[in-house]
Order: sequence, then C-alpha cells, then structure tokens
Amino acid sequence: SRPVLLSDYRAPAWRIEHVELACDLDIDASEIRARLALRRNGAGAAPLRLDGEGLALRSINLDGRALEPGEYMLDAEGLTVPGARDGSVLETVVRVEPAKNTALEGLYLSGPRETGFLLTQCEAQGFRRITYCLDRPDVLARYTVTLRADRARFPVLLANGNPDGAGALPDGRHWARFVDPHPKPSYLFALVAGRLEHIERDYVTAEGRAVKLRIFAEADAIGRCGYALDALERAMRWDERVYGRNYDLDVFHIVATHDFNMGAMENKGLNIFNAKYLLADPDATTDDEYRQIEAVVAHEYFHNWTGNRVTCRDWFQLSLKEGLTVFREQSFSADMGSPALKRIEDVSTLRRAQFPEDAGPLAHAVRPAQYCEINNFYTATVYEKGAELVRMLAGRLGADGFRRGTDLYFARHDGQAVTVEDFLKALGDANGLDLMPYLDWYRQAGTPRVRAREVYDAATRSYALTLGQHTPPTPGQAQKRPLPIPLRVALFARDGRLLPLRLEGEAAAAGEERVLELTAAEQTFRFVDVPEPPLPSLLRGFSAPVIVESDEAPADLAFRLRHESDGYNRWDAGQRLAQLAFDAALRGGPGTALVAWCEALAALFDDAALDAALLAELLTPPSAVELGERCAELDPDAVHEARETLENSLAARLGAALEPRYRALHAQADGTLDAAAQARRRLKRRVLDLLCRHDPARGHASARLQFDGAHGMTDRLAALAALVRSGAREAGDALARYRRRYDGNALALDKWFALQAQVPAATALQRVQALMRDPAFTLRNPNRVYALLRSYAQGNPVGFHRADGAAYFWLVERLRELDAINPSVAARLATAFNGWRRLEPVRRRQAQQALAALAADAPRLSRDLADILERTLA
Ligand code: BAL
Ligand code: ZN
Repeated sequence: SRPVLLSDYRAPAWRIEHVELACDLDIDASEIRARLALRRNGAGAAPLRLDGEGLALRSINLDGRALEPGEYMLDAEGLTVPGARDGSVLETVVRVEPAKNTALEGLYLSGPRETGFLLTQCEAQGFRRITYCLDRPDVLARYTVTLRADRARFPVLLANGNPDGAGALPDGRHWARFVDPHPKPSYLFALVAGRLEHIERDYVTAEGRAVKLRIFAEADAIGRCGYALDALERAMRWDERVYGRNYDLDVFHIVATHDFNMGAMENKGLNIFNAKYLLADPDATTDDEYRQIEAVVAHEYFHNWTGNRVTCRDWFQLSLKEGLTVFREQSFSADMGSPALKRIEDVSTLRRAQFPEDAGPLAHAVRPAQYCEINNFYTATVYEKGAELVRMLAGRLGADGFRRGTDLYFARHDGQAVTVEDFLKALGDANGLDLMPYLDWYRQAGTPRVRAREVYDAATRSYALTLGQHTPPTPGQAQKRPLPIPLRVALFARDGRLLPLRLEGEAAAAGEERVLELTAAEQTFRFVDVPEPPLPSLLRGFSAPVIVESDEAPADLAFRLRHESDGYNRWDAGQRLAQLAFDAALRGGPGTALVAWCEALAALFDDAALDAALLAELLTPPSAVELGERCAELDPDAVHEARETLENSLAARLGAALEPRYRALHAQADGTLDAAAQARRRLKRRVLDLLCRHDPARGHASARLQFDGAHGMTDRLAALAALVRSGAREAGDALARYRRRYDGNALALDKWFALQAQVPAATALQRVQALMRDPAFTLRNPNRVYALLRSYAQGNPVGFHRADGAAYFWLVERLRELDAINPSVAARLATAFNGWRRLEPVRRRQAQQALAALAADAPRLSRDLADILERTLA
C-alpha cells in the first residue's frame, strides 16, 4: 500500500473539542454512541473526514438531524460528512463485535466468553475500530465516557479520567461515568468492563493531591499485584524527585490482562498491562521478571508526562515519547538497583536486538521518514536506540542542564502534540545551546562505526588519538553524514592507574575521564604530559550507540578486563576479548585470545571483592546472535560450534573451582529479593551451567537437587534450564513435573515453552511442533506465540536455521495462520527473517524461497505482514 510520508504532514483541518461516548457493552455486540463537538482548524474548506474501520454504522446525526444516505459517504477506512460546519455536533451510533476481535486492537474480549472481560487497545490506530473519529495524535479532545452493562456480568466499569458517578439501570444493568479533564489524543482512550477485583492504596503527591492507586485483575491474579503497586509508588516518588513531575488525576488505575499485543499501555489514568509485566509471586516469578515488572510499571507511569501531557504530533515522532520514556525508565531502574549492571543489560539488549535491526533490511531511522504500517515501528530502534539518543543529550547537558531542559520542555509544550525538533529546541534553549546537529541522529539509520588510531611520541610525551566515523548504508539511505558522537574516554597507565587528561592547549589536566566530541568524519585529539604509552579506554559507559572498531590486542583487553574502573567497560573488554576468541575458533586458528579470556576470568573468579552479579555477566560470552553479526556469511552451526569452544574452554579452565563456588552460593540460598541474594542467584545460575559442562554427573546432580528444593522460580528455572540444555537424563522428568506443577499458570507455562524452544539442536523443529500440540498452546494468545514461536525463530539460531530450510517453510505456514488471527503478532514474528541475506548461500536460497512463497500471497495478507515481507525482500 501507499506509504505515509513525514514530508506530507499537514495540520488537521478539523479539531474536536469534546468527545462524549456512551457505550452499551456486551461480548458479542457493543453499541458505541459518540457525540463529537467539532471545530474547523484554520481557514481551509476541507470536508469533515473521520477515520473508522470495521464499524457497523447504525445512525448518524448532524446538529440534531438524522442524515440521509447521500449526505455522508462511507468507505472501508472512514466516513466523510460534507455538511459539517465549524461548531457542528456529529452524533453516530455504531456496533462492534468484541468477541470476534482476535487482532486485539479496538474493543475486544480477554479470556473465555463466559468469564472474560472487555477491554480496549487503541495505540496506534485502534480507536477508529471503536467509533468514527479523527484518529491522529495531534487532535486532542476532552472526553466524557459513560459505560453501561449488565451488572452481574460486568460489575466493574472503567474508563480514563476521574470517576463522575455511577448507578443502577433497569433490567439488572448499571452505569458508570468518567470525565477526563486533560485533553488527550484518541490513542490514549481506554475502557474496561468485567469481573475484576482490585487492591488499592492512598497516595499523596508532592503537590498535595490525594490519589487512589488501584490495580485490577481477575480473581486468580489479584493476589499477585502487590509488588507492582509498590513499584508504582516508587516510580511516582522518583518522578517527583528527579523530574519534578506530579500525577494529575484523582485515581490511577492499572488493569492486568493475559491477552495483549504489547507489554503494556499508558492510557491516561487507566494503564492496561500484559499480565507478564504486572503479576508477581515468589513461586512463579524470576528475579529478572521482578526487575522487568518494576521497569514497565515505571515506564507506563512516566508516560503520563512524556507522551500523555506532552504528546506526539504524528507517528513519525513515536520515539519522542518512547525513547525519552525508556531513558527515564532506565535511569529509574539504575537508581533502584545497580547502575553498572543496568547499563550492561541495556547495552546487551541494544546489541542483541537493535544492532541487527539497524544492519538489516528493516533498518530505519529513530524518526523514520515514511511507513506503510505504523504497528511495525514499535521497534528496538525507536525504543532502545531512541533512549540512547536521549542519554547522549542528557550526558551532553549534565544532570542539572538536562533537568532545566525537560522543565522547559514540559512548561512550553504541556497539552500540545509536538516533534523531535521541539524537544531538541527546548533542551537547547534552556541551556543556551544549539542541539539541532543531534537531529541527524534521529534521521539517519544504521549504527556508526568509530575507528581509533593512536600514536605515542615519547620525545614530546604526547599521545594523539585519531577518531574516524563511518555509517554503513541502509535501505533508502546510501549516503551518511558525520554525526556528533560524544566519546567518554580515559587513559590507563600500565600499572592500572588512570592518567590525568590534558589536551594540547589546555593549562592543566582536567580529571581522569572526559568526553571527546567527535563531529567530523575524522578528528585528532592530542593529549600532552603523557608519561608512557597509555592504554585507551574508549566509549566508557557506552556514551554513544556506536560500534568501536579497534585493533586492541588480546593482552590489552585482558588487562582492561582485570583493571577497568568503569563497570560497563570492564564487561565490554571481556566481550571484545570473547569476540576475538570466537573469531579465531571459527577459523580454527590459534587461541591466544581464548587463553587470555579464560585466564583473566579465572583470576576474576577468585576475586572475592567482585560483585557476584557483575561476575556472572563477565563470565557470559556474547550471544550467538551477536557473534553471528560478525560473520559476512552466516553459518549458524559454525557459530554455535565456535561459541561452544568458548564455553567449554572456560568451564575447563575454571574446572575444580566450580563446584565449591556453586556449593558456597547454594548454601546461602533463600527466597529474598534483596540485591545481594539476587546477585548470588545470578552467579549461581552461571556457575551451574559451567559445572554441567565441566562435570556433567555432578552438575546434573546439583541441578536436580536445586530443582527439587528451590526457594523460588529463579533457582527452579535455572536448574531446569541447566538440565534441559545440557541434555541431562533427568531433564524429561523435570520438565513433566514443572508442567504439572504450573498447569493453569499461564506465565509459568510460557517460560516452560520458551525454555524448550531455545534448546540448540537439530531436532528443535520437531520439539516445537510437538509443543504446539500441547493443550495449553494457542495461536490466539500473543504471549504464548512469542514464548514458543519467537523463542524458537529468534532465540535458537541452530534450531531454526536448518540447512534444509524446513523451519523456514514451516514458519511461513504459521505466519499465514497467525496473520488471519492477529496481524501485528504475525508481523512481529516475521522479523525472524531479518538476517536472511547474510546467511550462507544454501540457507539463503531456502529462506528466500520461503519468503517469496508468502510474498506471492501479499494481496491476501494483512498490511502489517505484507509490509514486513516487502521490506525484508527488497
Ligand atoms: N505506548 C505503547 C506501549 C509503551 O511503550 O508503553
Ligand atoms: Zn512506552
């Protein structure tokens, strides 16, 4: 279909001052009455055109008069009303069918029809599936929403804003009204109706507003909402303290559902959460999941200012709210736990998910210039790279400057729908700076490469660091411009000290770490008073989303792995060393880097002062996906074998030290969630994996005991994974016991599906096919599809990329089935083919044929899936 272009943006010809909705809710058919108070926006004469999809129009009135068929025009995408005037009121009544809505956009049913509840998802363009409207983010309106339904079947009725009355109706029905005083775009609309229970807490904002915080869930889940409520309170306090942002309604409601396309949704005052990111209990939730829940609860809450009060002018600006909100969420999580670990996790995610996207056929700018289907742009680039861009700006301005900038952004744009330019301008104006050069970061796709060359001159005691940048071409963007790249650097002396840094022309040294701003294609920075040839530590804290290409020798990387003072850079030095070891293993060459990596890690393994969680990360080589990115022609089997060499060599080197360490960690096992206990479990998981390699008999026995006596899900799942991945005899029995224990617990079963889908083996496809026959499997539930199919297609390169192509053809058939049910989930799953062009020739041919067979059916596919296919094959 025809792409939507950023350059075509025009301000809306019409505005809506007030939306009044009256919804008569039922599972099979709901009736939505809308009353829109319309204003012309500007002097144009364009007829009123409203968006609407899949709606059965029952009546239409303009200014109190029923319109005749010739007075309005209906088509598949909306409604045109030529007679509408400035100040007109349009009233429509439409019918929608929630139970038939398997796409989970608009109004739909979550759960079985006898017991499930109704809810909505509107971002990005779901509101048009509920009623005719101006469904674009730059049309902000005040909403009054009245919900009516059978009281016994739908005792709880919720919408955005403050409650404004409720009462009984004849025939066992009841009503509830909500008024949202804050003008909002339609994508933030939400309603919920059903049998839900809730927990609640009183909260008083720093400004003195009394707020009821409530979390709603079905009866079997309400006992698992307490952790999220605590996290919400922490997030609210943090936003008051760090950004000066207070909450602005009398209630803040969150609802949990198992049927949700996204992780969660920031609807004004009525967040809706995928249960995966909300429900927590010690028996079924891992430490990683606890942290994720806290992060997502915070993320959605933070949207209240970054997204809701100040929203996006158009969907090209999606990262304006998402990148900024992810950055805020990351900062919050860092404050709640360990900043160094958080940074390692976030960079690791970026490298695993965003770098491959930026290097493949779906590469797009953080602010894309065009899209065919906006659902396909909720990507790692818009979210995670977008957050890195905000982090760069925050680093450039410093904490106080960034706060001045966001204060001005909120003050200037509260209640508006704005652009990335407005954001940069506000940050710049508040600090007397021109930040517009950073706009190129938002416009240009691809991961920049930074190359470092160095020359030390003993005679003048000077050290010249020449930095060059280059961004590879991406689809539609052959030429790239140099970007402003802040590189935080330090220089190590050979004894592990940091050297004072003085650039040529400066009167004195200014600290031991500083930011060099690379703005040209190449620039030289000359340090003086450098007593010896230093060892550079570049991109500390990952100060910009780039790839540093350097020829750092294994010995130097090993040195930095031992001595780095920056937690992220220490980890990165280890990852680089592991990459060199991997490169050599892939070529079958000598293992200098491998030896250096193992020796450095063996020394750190004995370092009692090292944080256990950080050690666990240091002991983990890059994922097969990341390592595969290093190959010009990808053979996933060869990548797996080479990575196995790293794992096995490390296990052999640590050898006899593994079991005592495991025992010491296990002796301290408890179920508490404090940071030290979590860190111990994290390290124990890693040590157990290595022990299963080094000494399978003891490893399996330990895993079996751990599985049987685990205090919580982190230990239980780690033990199960160790057994399953290392092919233990006990694995089948443990899997069966887990399956029985958690029968009926959807989130725990998702982990069971995902774990098995990721076992790297030639038989993985058969295993996945068998799992699809498990009674708990369904293509209708996004979490289940992701747990099994995405874990397999995107998390199991060896299992999925079979040389015979069988998995490609199999996945294509699943995509067809899924597309008929839920296009946005199908499209997301199809991105598993992202790297097909880099595959070695045999697999590449198979993948191309499978994709081409599906693409041949494009007219029968959803716009979501067709768009991904078209771009993947382009
Ligand atoms: N706005 C979609 C879900 C999220 O990013 O919060
Ligand atoms: Zn978000």
